[in-house]
Amino acid sequence: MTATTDGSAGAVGPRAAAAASDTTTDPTTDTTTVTLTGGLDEAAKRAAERSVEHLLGRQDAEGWWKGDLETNVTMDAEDLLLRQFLGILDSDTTRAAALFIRGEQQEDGTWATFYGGPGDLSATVEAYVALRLAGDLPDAPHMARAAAWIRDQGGIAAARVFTRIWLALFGWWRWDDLPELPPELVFLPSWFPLNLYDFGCWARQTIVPLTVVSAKRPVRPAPFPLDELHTDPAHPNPVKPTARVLSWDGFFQRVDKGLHLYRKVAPRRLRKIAMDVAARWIVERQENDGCWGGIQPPAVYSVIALHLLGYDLEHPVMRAGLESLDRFAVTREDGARMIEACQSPVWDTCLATIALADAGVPPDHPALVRAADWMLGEEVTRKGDWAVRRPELPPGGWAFEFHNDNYPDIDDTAEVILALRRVKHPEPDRVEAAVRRGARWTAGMQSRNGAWGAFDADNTSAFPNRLPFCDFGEVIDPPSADVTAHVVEMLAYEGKADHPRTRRGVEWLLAEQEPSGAWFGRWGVNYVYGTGSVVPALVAAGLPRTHPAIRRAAGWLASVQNEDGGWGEDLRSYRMPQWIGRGTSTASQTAWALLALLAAGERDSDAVRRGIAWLVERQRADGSWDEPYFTGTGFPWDFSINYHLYRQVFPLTALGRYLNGEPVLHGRESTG
Ligand code: R04
Repeated sequence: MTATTDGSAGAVGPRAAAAASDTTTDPTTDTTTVTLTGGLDEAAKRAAERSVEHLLGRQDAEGWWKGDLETNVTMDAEDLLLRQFLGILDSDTTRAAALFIRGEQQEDGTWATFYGGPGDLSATVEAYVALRLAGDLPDAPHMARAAAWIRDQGGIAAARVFTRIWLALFGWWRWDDLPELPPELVFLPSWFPLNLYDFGCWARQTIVPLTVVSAKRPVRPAPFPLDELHTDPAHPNPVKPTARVLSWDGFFQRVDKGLHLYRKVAPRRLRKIAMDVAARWIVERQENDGCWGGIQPPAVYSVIALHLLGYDLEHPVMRAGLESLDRFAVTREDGARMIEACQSPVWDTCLATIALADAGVPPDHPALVRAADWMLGEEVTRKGDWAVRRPELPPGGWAFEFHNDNYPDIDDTAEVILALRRVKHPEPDRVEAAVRRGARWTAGMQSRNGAWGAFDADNTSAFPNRLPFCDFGEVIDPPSADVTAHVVEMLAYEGKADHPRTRRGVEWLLAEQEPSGAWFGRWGVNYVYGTGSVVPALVAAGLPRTHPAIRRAAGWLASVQNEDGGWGEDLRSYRMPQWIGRGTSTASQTAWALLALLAAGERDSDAVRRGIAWLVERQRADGSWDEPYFTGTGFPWDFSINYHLYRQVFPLTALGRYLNGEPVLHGRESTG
């Protein structure tokens, strides 16, 4: 069931963590434990060595690492629908995508958006339509099961707006029964509520092309009917009650009604100018590789919008755009084609560099120098959309992907700097200059509240979330504890622990701690990720290990450790409190918990030894770990990510710090 393109499949084997059960006795009095500790350290050392070999073997000749970025079948379904819409769907692509989609279907006929998760209505509708495109018939058992479940959940009418837009493109849903997204939005100045720059950059890049699509309301001939996906095909869109006038929902519902009326009277010249502005906005943001933002959804919608505005498929912008979409496809050994939402080379490379350095790989090792070289070449040296909120700030930093110069992000910039500082590069001045620019940019991107978001400063407006259009995922980019922690850690290692900006970040983090002692994880699952990010940062910033915040965090982690010695936290923790800190143990989450406990000075604790034993026990002969569970977060609950390299890099960092202690910095004089 698990789809992995790197050949790993299935759940972690049920091997017992034998060593773990022996380590529960008091280490100060029990000699068998002391013997075992020696044994454990030896085993940890061998595990780290095997892991180093594995990681080194996976580096690209250019210096980068990249694991598959696995999300869910809406990516694959939308890729087929886009090709159908443009008239370029070929049978090989369809067959290979259908093979992947079929393999992801669950026993109950549904598709989930993360491993082991519940069926998701929108994903199931989109997967069903994609398989119909591939020729699967409604009365085939797997299709009938899916359709029955969809109807039971309220049918197409209950699916998210994005799904219904895809269906409207083929007349399977009425455009009039979708929220309006007027292209005149592009005229709003950056101080006006709901202007483009109030949206998170990913939502902004999606919305601009969709304003064009929603103004044009294109309908292509449907290749088959979809009546079986409605609860009542005669009345596909049951009238929903309108919310109270004096509620925000009621207010925006009425605004939407008004916009539907406005559509009929909108001055045609104004609309035309708005769409021209939108087209220019989109074309200006196309990256060198033809993509938009390095992420698949904006690229897909941008191609559709430009096509509707008269760009034919041979236009250079369109050709480059379509070629970039092809590059999101990974083909597995069995011929199945999986679409990545995004590619993670910069993120994977900085994390792998840190892991190898933590494991004791020498700072001048050719693999680390190659990695540093490649990262230096990836620096973003021009301004992007972030400059709307920070016009005076000089550029410098890193994006997550191969090509995304418009949207460098704060998380990648912090981690790349931490990684570069671990390498002895032959051109130290070049490193120094890039790091200085990146650190200055990062510091300048601090939000007013003292913390850091991922892509923008002060992206905290409450309005975007209220729009009926925005019923999926996050649409703003407010500061988070995990990103803020990475920045604080970086600034501390840059010798700026006492800088007022760092201090404000630390204060914000301390105020953000939950009563449980944990921190929320915005970009990783979940409190284990948040806590695993924040504790090392606070310690790096000079908080004593005896500080109550550190003690409470360590106590929380120990309290949620699994019987088997590992840690796991289910994605359902984003919705259901009973899952907070709970779930099947995974390699990356076990490593995050260990990073926090090690930073908190718990190296010789029972909890740490059992966690290390878990990692050692679960490692495969080739030095890798398996991880079917998704531990990355795109949008809490709505969009989850299985970063296939997380299971390799974080365990190695944990083993390395267990064996060698906290990071030692090279490449500059001292911590100053
Ligand atoms: C892990 C931290 C690094 N950084 C976050 C980067 C995450 C990269 O992965 C994705 C980012 C995405 N954004 N938006 C989407 C998305 C997908 C990713 C996205 C998804 C669905 C739709 C629109 C956008 F895989 Br619809 C930012 C902090």
